[in-house]
Amino acid sequence: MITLYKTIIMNTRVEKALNNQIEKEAFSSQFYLAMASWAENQGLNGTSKFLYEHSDEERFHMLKLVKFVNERGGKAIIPAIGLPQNNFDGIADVFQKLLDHELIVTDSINELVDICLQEKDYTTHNFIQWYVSEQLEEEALARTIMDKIKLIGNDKGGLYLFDRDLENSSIQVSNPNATV
Ligand code: OFO
Repeated sequence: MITLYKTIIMNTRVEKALNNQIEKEAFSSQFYLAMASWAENQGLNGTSKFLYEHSDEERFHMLKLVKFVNERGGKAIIPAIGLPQNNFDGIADVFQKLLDHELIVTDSINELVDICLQEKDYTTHNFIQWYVSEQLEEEALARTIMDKIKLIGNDKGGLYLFDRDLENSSIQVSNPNATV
């Protein structure tokens, strides 16, 4: 008798790269949580609200990968996460570090795209396009915020308005439940 179904087995190189990305997204969530907590302690309520939401979004990115790996016949590894930086020199330091971190994540996503193409894993390649667009948005958002912070300089009134803007969500992280 001929078996008409084929068991999906994930390419091991792609699986390893996806697990590496799971770790990066988990760390992003933890890092932004540390930033949120720092901002809350500084009385920057809008900034902390924004960062708590950003942390949640990164956790969603991690979960989306975990489910994809398991559904495609791989094994998602839930990583230990290193201690993130918990103290910052000010709001400019926070958002510069956030932007720098996003650039590292973008490099990692691009590498993942490369591996998918090398291994001819077009399903994962398609799946990962959602992350490619997400990184574009997140980098643009972090740059916009940094531009605003540079304009504010040492102006305390400007900082107050900036924080209030974030609290009223005039600047938002993207909807984590959106599909590709
Ligand atoms: Fe997961 O998007 Fe930022 O890091």
